[in-house]
Amino acid sequence: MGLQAVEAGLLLQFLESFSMVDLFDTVPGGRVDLNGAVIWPRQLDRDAQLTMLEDLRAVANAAPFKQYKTPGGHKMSVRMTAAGDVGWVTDRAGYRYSPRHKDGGDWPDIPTSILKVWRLVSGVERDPDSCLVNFYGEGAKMNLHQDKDEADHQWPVVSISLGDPGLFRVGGDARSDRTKSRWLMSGDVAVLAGDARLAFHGIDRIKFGESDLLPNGGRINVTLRVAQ
Ligand code: MD3
Ligand code: FE
Repeated sequence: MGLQAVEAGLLLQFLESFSMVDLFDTVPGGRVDLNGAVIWPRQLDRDAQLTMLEDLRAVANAAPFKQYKTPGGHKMSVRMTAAGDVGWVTDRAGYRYSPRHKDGGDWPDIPTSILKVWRLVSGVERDPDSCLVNFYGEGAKMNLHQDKDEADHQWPVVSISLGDPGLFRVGGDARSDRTKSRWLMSGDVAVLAGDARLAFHGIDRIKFGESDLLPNGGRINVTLRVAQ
């Protein structure tokens, strides 16, 4: 798995500490800063992405993707499953982390291929206890929201994108704060920590069918968290 840009990024952080390169969001081969959300473009090569996809198929076989209804009764366009000690579910009672999926079983373990990414980029010693998996089919999107269901917001969130590009939008900790957007591409890794951890964010749309990673198109986003 290629994570060479992490090293390039460390050099970049060093240069930034002398304010030499803070004029641009993007530096070739380096990280992108989007309102504090740190994106590492194309961190996973094709093989690493395919391995992860195989591992995610096993997760989805054990705990099938579900299209949840919000407490307000709206069906979400994104389909979701999870791995780890707890996964995210919704029902009439609301949103919550649950130790069991909707078919009653424990969630499968977080695949090693995915844990590896957390260990390389999260900057923390503790492993995540939750791995949420979102599938975006044609027309799916995720409205601007904050991730606040975790017990301690000091822990980072690490996100991995696979398949079709998704237009990511991130603002500040107030819904009305100015937002920045960027296409998240297959193999991109994002780290949400510090001030960005409680930033409003969402996916406006995807470019369905642009990537050939998923045989039938679509986008998968994996987020790793310390939820409890
Ligand atoms: C910024 N997922 O699962 S990933 C989510 O692509 C979620 O499926 C989106 O928002 C997706 O909650 C966006 C990037 C991301 C993930 C978590 C964040 C950005 C974040 C948490 C705080 C701030
Ligand atoms: Fe989120």
